[in-house]
Amino acid sequence: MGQSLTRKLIESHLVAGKPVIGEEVSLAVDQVLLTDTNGTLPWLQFEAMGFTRVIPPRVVTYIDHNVYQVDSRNSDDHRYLQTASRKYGAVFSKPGNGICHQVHMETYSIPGQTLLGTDSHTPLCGAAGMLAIGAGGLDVAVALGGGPYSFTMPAVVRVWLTGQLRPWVTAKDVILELLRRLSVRGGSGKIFEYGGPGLASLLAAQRMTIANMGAELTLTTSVFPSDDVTRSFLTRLNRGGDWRPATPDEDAEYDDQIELDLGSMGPLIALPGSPDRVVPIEEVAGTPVDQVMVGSCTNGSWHDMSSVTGVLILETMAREGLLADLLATGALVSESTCGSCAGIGHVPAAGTRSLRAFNRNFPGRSGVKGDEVYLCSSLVAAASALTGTITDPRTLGTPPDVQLPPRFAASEAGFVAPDSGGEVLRGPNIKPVPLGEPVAPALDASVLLKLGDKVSTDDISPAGAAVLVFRSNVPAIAEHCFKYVDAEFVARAKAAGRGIIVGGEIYGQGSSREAAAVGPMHLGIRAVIVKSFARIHRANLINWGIVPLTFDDPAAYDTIERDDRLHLPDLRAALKAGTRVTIANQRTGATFTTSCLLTPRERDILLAGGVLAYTKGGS
Ligand code: MIC
Ligand code: SF4
Repeated sequence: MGQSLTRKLIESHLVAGKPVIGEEVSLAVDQVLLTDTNGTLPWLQFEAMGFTRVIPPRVVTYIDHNVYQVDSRNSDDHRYLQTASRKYGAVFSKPGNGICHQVHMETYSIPGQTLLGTDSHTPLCGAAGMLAIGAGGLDVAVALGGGPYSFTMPAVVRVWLTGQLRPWVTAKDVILELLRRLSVRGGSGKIFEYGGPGLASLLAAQRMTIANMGAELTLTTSVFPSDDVTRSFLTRLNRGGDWRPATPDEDAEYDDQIELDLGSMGPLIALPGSPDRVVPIEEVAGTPVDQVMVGSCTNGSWHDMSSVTGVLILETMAREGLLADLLATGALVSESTCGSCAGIGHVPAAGTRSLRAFNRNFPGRSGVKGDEVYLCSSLVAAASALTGTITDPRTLGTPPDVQLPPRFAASEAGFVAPDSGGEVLRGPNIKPVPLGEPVAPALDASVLLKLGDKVSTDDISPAGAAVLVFRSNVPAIAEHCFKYVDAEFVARAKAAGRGIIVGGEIYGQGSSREAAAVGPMHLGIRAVIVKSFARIHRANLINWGIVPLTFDDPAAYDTIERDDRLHLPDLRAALKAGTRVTIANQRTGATFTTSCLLTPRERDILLAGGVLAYTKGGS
């Protein structure tokens, strides 16, 4: 039986486990990327675990999300990240050098290798035939020290592309179409591997958009083969020597298949609130918008920017110098960072609509409660910027002809190479990492929050400049937990001392931020009971000693109210034995059961109170 590319990547890196759906596999990690927001904790954890040198051959720390230095706190974090990277063997990418995913793809991607990143959009490098996975900080800290990355073997789904994109239709529309069909839950427990005759027409930049935003489908990752398109991409960057083929066998078998005719699609747009509220552009054309933004790790490529410039200044496209042209249209060009995508800067005015060629529009993420953020392609964004209303770009006539330059300028000026010297500088914003508590024999606690479906990590621990500045200060960031969802939650949790959260489907979707686990842990949350979890968040809960339980019968969810007192008499013993966890609701007198399916590795970590407590010898 022939193998998929995904299976080849997994088997060639397998350290432990069997690649059978649902079983745990542990893979060797070739490359690691860390960011400024999610990188301080893993480096602190790496130190706390006693490591002194990174083991994976390529480790890069990027300062890309949180670069505003309005006071010294971000600068403190950056200085710590720079000095720790230098000392322990990681490359450091300076603020302004670009967003981690794109810079990593351009500079370090190597087909056939594995990449683990602290950011949920790490799968972007799957566009170059890598197995690139986003993970929580503790999993990344373990990988920095040479440990494998363990996860549950997903189903491998082939996405079979036929046809070619029509004028004005883009790779963003491909991933929006998949979100429209499958919803933000549709990729849970799956890897999408792209193939088919339509593939050859997709440039590397377009594959990057699709692989990147697969995160919004909750996929474990997305994989594209490494082919002539990949070779031409690397060659333009003077990295032709790093190219190697990575393809599935001709008779490869897959667990499932999805078909997509690229030629049948039109421009799409996601309505405010969730990336899967996707409709054809015609349905909302004419809606006034107050802000239009292009960029981010999803649509920040040269190809995107060139298309945008082409739309804004069709008649002067002949001129050289895209940036000058863009500025001449009145566009505001920000520094190349995540910025507004994570609510840092360019926050829309209250009650206004923002149209963004980005990837996430969870409520409040733009930095203001009640925001209305639409997601679309760069072309739809540019067309709408010309009119002030959502505009179907097909009404503009002939699309710009985007020609890639034969060579992209490559510079190493934005990177600092590691050496083994120097002092690690810890400014006052760097606080010690907390330790989780071992799971108690029994838990008796109140439901401090009852939430619905699709709770994102932006709901649990919001983005935005005011909050992100505390990513290396757990007590401070915990104060912001659920602040847009229930402003009283923190006070209630503090008063209760111990608590439980109840939620619906796909709890914890979105970012890989550990803050969404360690913040609630700090506030006394000891268990989360939901209908289903998003992969990275569930791992983060286990890594911090919070018990992730799922309802055996989802109907039990309806019987619970906020402030109900729940009693879990045999919690620890049930987790240890791998049996169901019975819960009694004091208010109703009813009992219901929940499950916590753990691998032996996860069970040991959870019972000890998380990875740090486990490595320090807890039980
Ligand atoms: C995001 O897009 O939500 C972020 C901000 O990049 C996060 C990382 C973080 O929360 O620091 C992610 O995607 O993991
Ligand atoms: Fe940065 Fe936005 Fe990409 Fe997250 S989704 S890495 S915040 S650009």
